Amino acid sequence: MPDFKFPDFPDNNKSLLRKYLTEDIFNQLAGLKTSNNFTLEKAIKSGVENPDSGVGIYAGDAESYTLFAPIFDPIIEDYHKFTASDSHNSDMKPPEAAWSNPDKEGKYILSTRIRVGRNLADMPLGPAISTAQRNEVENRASIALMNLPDELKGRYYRLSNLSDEERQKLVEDHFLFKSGDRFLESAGLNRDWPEGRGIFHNTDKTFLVWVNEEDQLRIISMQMGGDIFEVFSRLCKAVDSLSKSMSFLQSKHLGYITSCPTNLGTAMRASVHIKLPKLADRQDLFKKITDEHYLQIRGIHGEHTESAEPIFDISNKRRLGVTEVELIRGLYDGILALINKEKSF
Ligand code: ADP
Ligand code: DAR
Repeated sequence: MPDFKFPDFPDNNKSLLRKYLTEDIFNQLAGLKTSNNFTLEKAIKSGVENPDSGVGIYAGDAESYTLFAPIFDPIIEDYHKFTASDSHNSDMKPPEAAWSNPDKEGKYILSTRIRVGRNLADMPLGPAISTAQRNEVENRASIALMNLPDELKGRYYRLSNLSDEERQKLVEDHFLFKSGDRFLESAGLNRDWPEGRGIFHNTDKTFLVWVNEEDQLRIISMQMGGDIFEVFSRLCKAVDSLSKSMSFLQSKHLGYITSCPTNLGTAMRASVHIKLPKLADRQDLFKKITDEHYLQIRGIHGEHTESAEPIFDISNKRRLGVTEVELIRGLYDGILALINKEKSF
């Protein structure tokens, strides 16, 4: 094994890993490994190999966040504005009074999607999991997904049983994860691909679960239009149901624990695909509103994509230190502000 040396980060590496990994911290952590044999070298491999990483580090297990705290804590604090002594609260009980649709006329929002990441309490995270453990996760998930309330009932499809055409169609229709993500590849999250991976969906494809992609479960509620409240309510029902047969990895400090530190806490990303042709030409105003409401702009084909037309994926940027209900409320308010600005031109 070649010696593991302090990375020689190129100038174009702007990751939080590069910002906070000092030689002292490196020397303090380089020889350590967790009970799952996860090392600092494995944790930072993605950020070293992909200089365009925004963060650049992944955890292999819950233990990684304490054993390698000298590098994880400053990154978590910078990204989430959340200190090592803060604690996280979860709230997935939709308020009684339904919020109205921010786009009642249906002129702007094409679709709404809300997902949470979950990992099993008695398993390592994806970067450190063994082949047998990952297959056990798939087995437990496929059994749990057979016992859902009527609206959520559906079928699990192993990725290895899907033809390339079926898989590509699901990806193009925004239902399935892409394969071959280079950040995940470097982090060890694509090992044994496609073994142990798959997708569950109900008949209407309004409820889906990804198994063993970046997290062990990505629980997804989605539908056409802008009824954010209905999408959130369905997600809460699904998570509640799955929580009855699966125990998820979480802590008082970090909330739901995920392989990427950006997803800690709620592990929730709530997004709308929204047409904003006028704001597309006023990036200053567009960014001012998204910044004010802690919103992130992505392309409509997912992370690391750009939109070819003025349709954007707008979602909550925060994950940790705020509850799920607060994030949904924040998305609703931010989307309303964007629509009102779009109308004002
Ligand atoms: P994630 O949200 O799971 O972190 P991505 O941003 O890569 O990951 O999105 C995953 C998939 O979900 C992509 O195919 C993307 O097009 C789709 N998607 C995200 N938000 C929406 C939405 N509001 N409506 C329809 N599809 C969406
Ligand atoms: N490539 C990682 C991803 C950061 C957030 N996105 C996730 N977790 N899918 C980076 O450091 O940019």
